[in-house]
Amino acid sequence: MADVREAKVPDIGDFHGVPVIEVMVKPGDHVEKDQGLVTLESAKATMEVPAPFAGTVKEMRVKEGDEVSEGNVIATIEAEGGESAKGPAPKQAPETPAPSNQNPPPAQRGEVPKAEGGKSSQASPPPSAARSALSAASPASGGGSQPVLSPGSAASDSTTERRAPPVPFDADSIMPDKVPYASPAVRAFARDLGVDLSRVSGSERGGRITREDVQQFVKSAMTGGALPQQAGAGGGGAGLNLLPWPQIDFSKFGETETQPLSRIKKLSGANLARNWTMIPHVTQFEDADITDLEALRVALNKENEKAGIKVTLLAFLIKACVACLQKYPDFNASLDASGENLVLKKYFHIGFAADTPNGLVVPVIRDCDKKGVLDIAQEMSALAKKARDGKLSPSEMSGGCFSISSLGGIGGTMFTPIINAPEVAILGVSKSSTKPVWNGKEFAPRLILPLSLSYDHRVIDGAAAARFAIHLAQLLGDMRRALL
Ligand code: CAO
Repeated sequence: MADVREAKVPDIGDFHGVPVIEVMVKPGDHVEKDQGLVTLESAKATMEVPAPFAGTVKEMRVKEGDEVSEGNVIATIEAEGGESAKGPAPKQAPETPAPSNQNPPPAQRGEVPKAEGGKSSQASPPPSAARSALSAASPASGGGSQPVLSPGSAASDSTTERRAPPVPFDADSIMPDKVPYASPAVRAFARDLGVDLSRVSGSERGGRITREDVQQFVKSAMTGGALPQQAGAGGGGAGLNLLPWPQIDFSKFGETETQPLSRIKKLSGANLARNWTMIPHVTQFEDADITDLEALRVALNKENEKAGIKVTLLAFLIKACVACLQKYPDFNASLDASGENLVLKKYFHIGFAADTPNGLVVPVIRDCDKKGVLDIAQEMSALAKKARDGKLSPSEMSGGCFSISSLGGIGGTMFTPIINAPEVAILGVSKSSTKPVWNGKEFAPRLILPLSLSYDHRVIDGAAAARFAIHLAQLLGDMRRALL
């Protein structure tokens, strides 16, 4: 008998009612496992919903323009025989999975996503467009077929591989804030005209930019009218009046090869450029004497060798930073959208920059004030692995209060990290080295760690930044102080 199963929207973080902007397959198409079925576009980024197994598409349950949420059925697929179609015993789910506005996902409540889902049983109806499209096309869900992509699946259990989208990413999670919200056709239209979409205000619901908005923008620019401004913590960012980017045919000077930037690089690049341009950065440097801390770390690693736990310096840095954020709460804050108020956070979620083959991502460890160094080390190692494998869920990259970028494992003496807006500070960590330090009587060899604290000077004064950096260095010099 034909084994027809449903392909559903996996865990896409905090998003609900996300428009389908592209349907990539049709009934009768053969799909490979992880092949994109549809593209969704949130206000921040696009993401593909992958086929959870190989097979033949029987029915598409959504069309372009529909809005979907986690758990909604995208398509039914007749599974090919073999391992990928089988998998472990799946959980029972409602036939028309629905999002819930009353029951926001864990990330929205500031919780760590749970390994096993089950939200669908409490779900409320989906947004109207999605609902009508889905229910109208919803026969008895594939003859007893079972969900393969179950909701709430930001999991670390054995089914993670099966459920995670191939490269889940989101600009909000990498560097939170907006990237322009427009369809691929409008993006192409804007590209043809050389229009930077981040400067165009969208007139449709949710700020979606239409072709007419782009035309209006061009008209306004051509007639010398004021460029549309977006409201925001730092103003719109428009009107910088910069020189145009140099257009150079490099092949005139020698051989060249053009390589497209990865999606993550494009997204993080847009955010980095905005953050660097709009935030008045200052970087405070400080040295920490970590001679004793390193001895403790080495001893701990020996003790925990059998348990397979490796304590890295970064785990201690996170703990020390939390103590500093508690002492200096302005660093654990964000400017609100008006740019006139500071939102102080009472939670301590710390992001760490992770270098991956596809580019920079910033996984977030939640509630670091409530976790010990060993727990943080283990969680960090699991998140760093997921990051390298391209399997982080959006919720695992959102909600950060403060970020740490460590290049200590690579080298270099100092650098000036770019603040991860809307955070107000970031710590850069370079490679420690043994240096002669004067102890009042003689030069003694000490292990010195260079710290670079970049801060938003609109929010933080230079004196406060120097105090923060000095306190951090003192804590790293003697972690017992973190208990005080
Ligand atoms: N000084 C000296 N040695 C250091 C160090 C430091 N500050 N930090 C780490 N090391 C050592 C570690 O102890 C480890 O050595 P052993 O294997 O002998 O114990 C080695 O360097 C490798 O460490 P690591 O980099 O694997 O581990 P980590 O916990 O320090 O970092 C992670 C984990 C995910 C942050 C890291 O792998 C990474 O991706 N770093 C790059 C971050 C980045 O790109 N930042 C720039 C962002 S802005 O573009």
